[in-house]
Amino acid sequence: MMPTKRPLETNRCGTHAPVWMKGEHPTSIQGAVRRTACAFWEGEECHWSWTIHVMACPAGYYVYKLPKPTICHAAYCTTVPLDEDAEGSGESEGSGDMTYTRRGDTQYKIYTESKTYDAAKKTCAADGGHLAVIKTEAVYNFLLGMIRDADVNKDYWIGLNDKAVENSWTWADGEPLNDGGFTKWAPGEPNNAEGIQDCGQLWAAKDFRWDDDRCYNAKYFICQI
Ligand SMILES: [Ca+2]
Ligand SMILES: [Ca+2]
Repeated sequence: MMPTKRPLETNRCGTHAPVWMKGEHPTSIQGAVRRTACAFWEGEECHWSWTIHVMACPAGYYVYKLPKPTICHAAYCTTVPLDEDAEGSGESEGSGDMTYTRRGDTQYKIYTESKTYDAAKKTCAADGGHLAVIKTEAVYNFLLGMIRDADVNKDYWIGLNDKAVENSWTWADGEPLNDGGFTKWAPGEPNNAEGIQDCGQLWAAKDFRWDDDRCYNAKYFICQI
């Protein structure tokens, strides 16, 4: 976030004349609002000034429209490093004991409470997302890392099922499981055992390789937003 008070001194924020925002941050209802950007220099907290725009977004984020400062030796300040800001905002989302963890543009959360596939799906939807889709080895390995921090003795529902058409697997984002794409089925899976296995899990007993299981079983699960 941009600070709404001038820095204590000049020569801060990696520049000579640090730029701060005069006025409070808006609420999301206010939409995009105009504010004054002030460059602090020579004892004047607003030695140079110009107009910027700021808007509040859900989950504690702000979007700024910032023109390039009109003078040299001026740069915009933030109150915390950007990475910390993003993580801090992520922590306010969701309701379980774990939090969402960011990877690129996507955030993942492990729910350490057992639910049926459909109940898990609803919990993810309530967070504004869906059960996790795993289309690359990199995402798979990232989620395995999260599982190691959570509980390696549990199975986890993921967003993969063949409920609509037997053996036609679909990801929770609506895309079909690509025949030539990434898969991580355990040996002999999916086997649709007893003709009633339609939901995808990361199977603890098989090093979290994929398996189809009965959707009414209650398992831990992974959401993404
Ligand atoms: Ca099946
Ligand atoms: Ca199976």
